[in-house]
Amino acid sequence: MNIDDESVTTLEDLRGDLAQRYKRTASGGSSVDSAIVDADMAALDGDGYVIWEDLLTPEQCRQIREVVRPWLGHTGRNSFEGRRTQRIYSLLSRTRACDGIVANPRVLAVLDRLLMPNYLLSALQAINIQPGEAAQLAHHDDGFYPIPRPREPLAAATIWAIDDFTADNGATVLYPGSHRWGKRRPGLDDQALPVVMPAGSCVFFVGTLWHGGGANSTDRDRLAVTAQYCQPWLRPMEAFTLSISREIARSVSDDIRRMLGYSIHPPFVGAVDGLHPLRLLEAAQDS
Ligand SMILES: O=C(O)CCC(=O)C(=O)O
Repeated sequence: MNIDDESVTTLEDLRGDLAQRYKRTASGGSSVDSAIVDADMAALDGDGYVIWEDLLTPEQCRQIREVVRPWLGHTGRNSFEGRRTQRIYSLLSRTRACDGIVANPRVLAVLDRLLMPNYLLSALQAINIQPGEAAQLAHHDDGFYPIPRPREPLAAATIWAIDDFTADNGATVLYPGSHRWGKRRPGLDDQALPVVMPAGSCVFFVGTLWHGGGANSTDRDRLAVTAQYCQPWLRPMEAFTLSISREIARSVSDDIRRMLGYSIHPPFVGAVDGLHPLRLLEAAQDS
């Protein structure tokens, strides 16, 4: 630890970056103009969500569709996963095609302000809503952490349109402003807003915002990729340090490696045998 014993009187004194060999790396979000991030944060504060268009090119959407298609097999095991919805979990262990989504600078810039340093990737899934799917149960993504509302978000989500999102093909339905609600759930009088956006767009929302997948009454699939993030002191939904091989962990960007769990929430959370987890990726270690 890079601190002398006399100056430690509370755990708060151990809050900084104490690692000696593995200093915290800069976030890719720092490349985004702070005025742009200010505007995104104002939208998130007011409405709980923000929509960005044209973050992926048509070619990138085509590639993701192509990579994902062969894995689209069984549909969901319950109505929450969706009986007519196909999900592919742990995308990071299968392909590099979504790395640009996970560590998109616009997303990271907002996360850098919303969450604590060394926030984690909590999930990365492809979600393909098929024709005939019913609307998903409304929920908020940090609802499985048993901490009562109202409160600050513990997590945040992105949903990337790989196909166009329309009002009737299963576009995510949001309840604007619901991130501020206390205990109540959405009711019939609340505005339910389908996120209509062209392929290549992304909707970012805070973990306290009520939402759900929409009903698909068309004859075409709706493919999306969702990347979700959480505070560095929470357990992520997907255990990436177990599902991602060390070989892959070595090959991804610093941002992704940090978000997979090769990082510390000071002073100790995430340590391996009392040391920084990045030591596991040193060449001499087993894979
Ligand atoms: O697919 C969507 O549009 C939303 C899915 C969702 O919110 C979820 O499965 O948690």
